[in-house]
Amino acid sequence: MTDTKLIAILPGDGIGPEVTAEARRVLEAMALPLSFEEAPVGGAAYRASGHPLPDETLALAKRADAILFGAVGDPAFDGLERSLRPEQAILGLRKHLATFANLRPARIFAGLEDASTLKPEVARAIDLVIVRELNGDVYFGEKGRRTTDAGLREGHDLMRYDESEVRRIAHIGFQTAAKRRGKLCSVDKANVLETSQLWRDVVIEVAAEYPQVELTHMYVDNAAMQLVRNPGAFDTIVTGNLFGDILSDQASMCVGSIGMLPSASLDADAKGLYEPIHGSAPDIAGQGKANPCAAILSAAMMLRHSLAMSDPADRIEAAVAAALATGVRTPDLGGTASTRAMGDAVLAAL
Ligand code: GGG
Repeated sequence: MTDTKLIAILPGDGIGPEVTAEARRVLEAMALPLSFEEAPVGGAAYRASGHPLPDETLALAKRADAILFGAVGDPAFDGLERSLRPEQAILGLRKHLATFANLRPARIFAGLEDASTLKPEVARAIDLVIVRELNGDVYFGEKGRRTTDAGLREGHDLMRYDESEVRRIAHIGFQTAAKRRGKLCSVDKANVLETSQLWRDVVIEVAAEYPQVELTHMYVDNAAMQLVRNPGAFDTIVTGNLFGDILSDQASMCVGSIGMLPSASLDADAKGLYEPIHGSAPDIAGQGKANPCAAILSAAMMLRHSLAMSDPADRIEAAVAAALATGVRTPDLGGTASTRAMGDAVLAAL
């Protein structure tokens, strides 16, 4: 008997519910041994229960075999104490679940060259993965406010990594590159930051275990430039939490839209949280304008990485490609199709 895998669906805020609904429809249409439970997270959870990551939501996330996450963020809570803001839900989940390895693949689907910010021949060459460290860096270092001796308000966020944190993500970077074209580019700012010098030292140590992978190093400012100058030169990028967040948003415009980039956040046992890299986009929430492709592609990553269902994952990715090949486009890609129409096109192509 096949055991049924439990998927926790955490739609969140803004366009999160719209895009996760399409991803769920695609999963349900495949008649896989999956069951689904939904729970509120982010601003939606704060409104309902006074906390962005309620105990029941965290318990479901821990109990589930995998998590499909939408997006969090709501300008209504901008002034709220930081620990209660919607974004704390995703940071809390990543920390509680120890999902330290964030895989963010960026490739251009045929026909989307015209939506890219790059020349078509440059855009066509993009096929890369950003391996972003997710549990450390300036996101999780000590934070604070104080008043200086001169009476000025000061804020600080400590950027820190220890060598074990760098080593484990470096292994993921090398393993990812080894399964692809065998090229790993480690991105840091070692000419200025001590954390980055440690990062570079440790990545070089780990490289000894992967002689088949060609390792290069790049400063983050140069990497940002090369991503728009010659993105086809990148295969796998391994980098810290902040740099990875910024570079992957940049990469998304090279492949047409931030609505196209999925992600997997994995723990040491490949249990994972899967989410589009985009945020809650409150400006278009509830209007049926959001592109659900990143959420649908995140569902495919979930099947592949956490549930050992590679064939269905391939089918979903092929269906997204086939749907786009018919010319259906949401507004972010220059079209007029609704979120639901894009989901329908993927379902029709399955
Ligand atoms: N689906 C991505 C999302 O909800 N992003 C909102 C956010 O605050 N993310 C923080 C981060 O990715 O570092």
